Amino acid sequence: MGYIKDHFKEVADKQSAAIKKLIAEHGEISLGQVTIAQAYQGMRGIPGLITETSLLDANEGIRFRGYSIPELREKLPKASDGKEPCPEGLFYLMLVGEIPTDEDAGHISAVWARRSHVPNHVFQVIEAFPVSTHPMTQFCAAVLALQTESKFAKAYEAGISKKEYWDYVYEDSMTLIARLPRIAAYIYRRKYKNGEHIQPDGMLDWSANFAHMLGYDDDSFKELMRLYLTIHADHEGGNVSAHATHLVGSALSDPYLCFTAGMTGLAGPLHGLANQEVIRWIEELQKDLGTLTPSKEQIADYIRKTLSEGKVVPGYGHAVLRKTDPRFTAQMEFAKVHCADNPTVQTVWNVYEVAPEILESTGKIKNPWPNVDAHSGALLKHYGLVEEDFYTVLFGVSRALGVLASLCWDRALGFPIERPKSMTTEWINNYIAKQ
Ligand code: FAM
Repeated sequence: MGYIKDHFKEVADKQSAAIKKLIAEHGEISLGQVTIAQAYQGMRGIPGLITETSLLDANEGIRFRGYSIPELREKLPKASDGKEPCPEGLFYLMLVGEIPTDEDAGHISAVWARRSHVPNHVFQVIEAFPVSTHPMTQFCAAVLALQTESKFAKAYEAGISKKEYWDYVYEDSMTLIARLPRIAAYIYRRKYKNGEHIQPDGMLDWSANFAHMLGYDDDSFKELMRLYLTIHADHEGGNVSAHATHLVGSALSDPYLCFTAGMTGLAGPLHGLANQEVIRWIEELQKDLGTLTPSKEQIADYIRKTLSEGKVVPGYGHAVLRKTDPRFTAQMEFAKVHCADNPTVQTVWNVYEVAPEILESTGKIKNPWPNVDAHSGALLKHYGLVEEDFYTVLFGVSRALGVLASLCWDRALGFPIERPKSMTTEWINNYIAKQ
């Protein structure tokens, strides 16, 4: 493990010193005003968090340590048999801030493979749920059960210096990430494949081994997993799963507790559950119209019907983005190479052609363009992973990379407990009266 951890510490110490100086010299500079509307409306646009791993531009989309998704697809290390980036490399990039060598990414892959053994009681916790339980509920409970393994919690109880927090958080984060694919695959095989589990293959990279344990050994599915687990990893710090992980971490809860909080947030339909909702909406559309490839006119009518029923068109809109999500585009490019003839994929593309104009014409939807969830389900269905209830778990396995790399930074930078000020409406009214 040694050299990557040491390198992280070196980079973090430098950054920590730079931040101390920055606060001392420029700490009084205002980042902007907070309006009453923002306080009531989800704190949208309030700059109030520091997240080093990625930054979201409303028009360009996400950049991880300055690199866009097309750049990552080109520059990150690939598996020996693949063309897509390996998430191991992205984790290194988010953690250390530099594009890794093949050796660095391989090292992370080897550490995760070595630490992937899941203790038996975690499987017992999963088995205690009725099989019908939503996979995200089983996933959250399993992560929580894994908390018995937390080195941070044990060290804190024994009494450690603040300066050592990052070390244990780093160790816990690496172990947790290592174990997630096995847990997720176990839930999948239990729920949908009669509990016929597949043992890990330690020779494969993190994504390929996950694909293998899920039961999909097709090479291009492994490529899809590498891409999928890379592009879902991080979306700066204010989204529900990242913010929840960071917030809970600020109380010095260990990485298992923090990540569980992030995942219960990801399980909401306006966040990670949207990928499940999108494919259901598309399949209902296909069923209602009696064809897998409805015409653009038929799709347009169906979108208007969804809106008139007071429902959202899932996969469209975003709290920050104002253009097509580059994560959608990356999946579209993958589909063009691997499954352009798939009728559901074609329907996703036809929805993309007609939905933005209709959503825009409502005059209230701020972003009429597709987000990451608009495409992923059609790709997974193409490869036979048809159980859409499971899709958010895949998102969660990927999201661990970003939120846990960020948690390592939170502790390495010594961030304090988070405690923004709240107000009552009475307080707001009094404040207005005094203006
Ligand atoms: N379909 C219908 N109405 C929509 C809409 C959509 N796709 N997106 C936004 N609106 C509505 C929204 O409900 C709100 O209506 P009311 O004023 O009647 O409450 C209005 O347009 C203004 O909303 P906004 O400011 O444009 O969006 P928000 O920042 O409040 O919300 C989303 C952002 C993502 C929650 C919202 O666009 C949405 O519900 N989209 C569909 C669900 C989805 O795809 N979520 C996934 C987001 C994703 F990237 C992720 O987290 N994985």
